[in-house]
Amino acid sequence: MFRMSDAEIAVSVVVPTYQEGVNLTPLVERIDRAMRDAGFPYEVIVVDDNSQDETESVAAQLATEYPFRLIVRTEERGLSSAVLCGYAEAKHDIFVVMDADLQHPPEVLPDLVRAVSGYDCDFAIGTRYVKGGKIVKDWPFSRRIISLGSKWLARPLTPLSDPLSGFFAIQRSTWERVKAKLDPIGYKIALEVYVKAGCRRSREVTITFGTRQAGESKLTSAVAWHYLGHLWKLYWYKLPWLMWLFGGTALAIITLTALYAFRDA
Ligand SMILES: Nc1nc2c(ncn2[C@@H]2O[C@H](COP(=O)(O)OP(=O)(O)OP(=O)(O)O)[C@@H](O)[C@H]2O)c(=O)[nH]1
Ligand SMILES: [Mg+2]
Repeated sequence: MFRMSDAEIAVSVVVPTYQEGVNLTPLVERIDRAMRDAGFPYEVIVVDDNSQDETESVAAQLATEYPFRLIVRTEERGLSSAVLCGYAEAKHDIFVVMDADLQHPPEVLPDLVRAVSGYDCDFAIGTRYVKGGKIVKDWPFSRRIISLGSKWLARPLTPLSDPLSGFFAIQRSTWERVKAKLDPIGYKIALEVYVKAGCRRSREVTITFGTRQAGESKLTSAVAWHYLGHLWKLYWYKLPWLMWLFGGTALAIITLTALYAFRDA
């Protein structure tokens, strides 16, 4: 079975950011350590939506010390489209996406990369919901419930145990195959790629989902609405028959109820 040898592996790490300047240095230092220990050439591409913080000055410094690039977007916004912009700029053959706030441990990168480096795997994801996976104790209870509920809503689309994780890896060939079909809304770019690329041979790499190190969460109630809209589109994409079945059944129930209610009118 084809598998890249460690010597052939080279990785583009794409990080979408908004107001994460304070996290960039520790993030890049930890990525660099992990990649150098594994012996993988890499680049970090930060795609930032014109943050009004120290992002640009920190990035200028990082670019002198590490294989690091900052792309600043001024015309477009959003996590998922930022990831697609990073993919389009990537030089290497394995693409990893991760958050900037260090909730995704960079030390897991080599495992994620090795997992996706053979023909037996087309999608590798860092997951909190498997044996050994953890979420730090201070993640709010309400967020855990929302995360679990959201995960179950995606169940018919994927068997992944943590499809909403934003820490995942694909090969360039997967992106080339699917890029014309990608049309994500909201945050869940991993789910979009997985479903649209028709990935079947996935691997899950256990992570401890950490605490945001600094800065503020960008999560708002709009993200939840976007997620529901995204699911709606993905259900129509992957399971149109189910949507017709539900729609037809609902229509039949409404029609029968109306006929019954007005039978003597
Ligand atoms: N380019 C870009 N990046 C974004 C945008 N919104 C969020 N991000 C980045 O996407 C990553 C995830 O955002 P977070 O705010 O950490 O969301 P989260 O991890 O789901 O929520 P928390 O658990 O509260 O941290 C971070 O690196 C953010 O800076 C955006 O509109 N544009
Ligand atoms: Mg976060």
